[in-house]
Amino acid sequence: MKLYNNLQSRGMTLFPLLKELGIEDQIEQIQVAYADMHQAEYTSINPMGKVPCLVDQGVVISELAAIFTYLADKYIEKGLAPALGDPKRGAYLKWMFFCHGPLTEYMDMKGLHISNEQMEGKRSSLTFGNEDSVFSFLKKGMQQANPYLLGEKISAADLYLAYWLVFAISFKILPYLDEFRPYIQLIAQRDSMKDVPWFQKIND
Ligand SMILES: N[C@@H](CCC(=O)N[C@@H](CS)C(=O)NCC(=O)O)C(=O)O
Repeated sequence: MKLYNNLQSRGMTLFPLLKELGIEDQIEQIQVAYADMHQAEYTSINPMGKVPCLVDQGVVISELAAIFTYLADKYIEKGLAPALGDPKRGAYLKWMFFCHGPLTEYMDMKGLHISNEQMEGKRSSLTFGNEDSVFSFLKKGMQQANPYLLGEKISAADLYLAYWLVFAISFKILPYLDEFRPYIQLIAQRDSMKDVPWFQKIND
């Protein structure tokens, strides 16, 4: 497998997953400079001109959540994804899609300094609704986490959500709410997260 990435990109969200799966050595990493992402050499692989992008046996898998889901399923024996037909898989996919869709879109809006009033005017068509709905969803998920989103076993959805939240908190895109702390502190203890700088940054 080849992973096209950039060390300053959201592709880094995948690194704890690769570690948890124990497959770092099985992936050839190809760094793509931002200046080269829209050049034909790379857009012939991912026409979006974006990283990360995984290629497995000639099949191109772009979009972060798709790569997470694909790898956790490919190495399902590692226990990071519920099996097909397990109802927990529904909750697992819910969190994967929430991270990739509504949460990311909300973070993008905040990064652009779009006001809550502007968002409120478009509430019914924005994928995340409004700020309250994003935080209600997150808080409820964390209250119900026991200790992980799906119960006693960590899943790839935890790795994605925790990394994405901590990244956003460290850049002050999201507040570090008290309700997030026990969950984030739990994930921060994983060996796979030890090299992620954002966990340290939010405690500074
Ligand atoms: N929807 C994509 C977004 C990927 C994305 O926006 N990647 C950024 C880096 S964080 C990128 O490659 N930007 C280069 C560009 O757009 O020129 C995903 O989630 O994988």
